[in-house]
Amino acid sequence: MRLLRRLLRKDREDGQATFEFALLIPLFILAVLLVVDGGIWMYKFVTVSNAVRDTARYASVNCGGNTCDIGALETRLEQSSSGFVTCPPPTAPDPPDCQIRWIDRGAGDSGDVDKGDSVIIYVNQKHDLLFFPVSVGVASCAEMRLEAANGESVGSGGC
Ligand SMILES: [Ca+2]
Repeated sequence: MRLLRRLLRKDREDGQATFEFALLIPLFILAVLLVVDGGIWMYKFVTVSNAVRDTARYASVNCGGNTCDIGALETRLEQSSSGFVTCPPPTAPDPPDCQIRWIDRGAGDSGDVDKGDSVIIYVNQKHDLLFFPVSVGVASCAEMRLEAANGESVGSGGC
């Protein structure tokens, strides 16, 4: 009799553990999916930010003599972002995924893209999460001054 009572109590404790496990496992799975989705979003954000800075730096060093066109910079941005950024926009009414433009900061020059002007690289994209029906933004912007006119050295040495 005593043995039967002990066995019944053990069954009840096992049932309680199973119930608690069944209660917690969805929360655990949800937390894991959130971490995976957040990691993918973070990877994309860091990659796009680095691509934006890389393209702005490239333009800063190489485009001071009005030698670059926007299309070449867009191609560089797409390639250095591992395909996360697409330029030009796929559909006209949507805001463009990326914008590359010059700001003429020269006083008295002819408005050309030259030394002292700025290049602005701006990317704003939506990222659809894998496991949740939500889109989050991936935005990055970089502005750099054009360092040198065409053929002018921007310095040597360094790293
Ligand atoms: Ca200028």
